[in-house]
Amino acid sequence: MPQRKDVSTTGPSGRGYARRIAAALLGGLLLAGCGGRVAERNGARVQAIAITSAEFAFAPAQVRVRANVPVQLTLDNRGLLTHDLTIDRVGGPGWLAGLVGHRVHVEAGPGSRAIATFTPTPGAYLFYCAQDRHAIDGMVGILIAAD
Ligand SMILES: [Cu+2]
Repeated sequence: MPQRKDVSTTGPSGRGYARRIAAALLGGLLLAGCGGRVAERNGARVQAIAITSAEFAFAPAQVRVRANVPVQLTLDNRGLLTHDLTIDRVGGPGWLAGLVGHRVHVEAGPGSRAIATFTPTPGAYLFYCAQDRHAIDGMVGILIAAD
């Protein structure tokens, strides 16, 4: 199991955090597949995706989904700590995607799962774990919604 490092021992200014976000963004933009399957459920279209959390990463950290189709996101927490998946704003129109919209927040205790449902408009959305300093320790990812 990876050891959790204190930020003060890993250097100033969260450089690792910035690097991980950059890597997640780049990876997400290069990623072609790995999206949710669009399926019919009770007559409604929905795409189911599953993201695993543990100390201190999401897998996958890059997810691609179809825009304007409801996403049913399962957070499968295989860690020893409580983790969550948070997107600050999702669902805004056009230029405003990621600037307005509603917050997605799903939290799961150790060894449990939780489900969030939301409908993304086209855009790239940073997701992170809002627990303590988990995002700084690496729990960040990118969700790309495209037509
Ligand atoms: Cu966490």
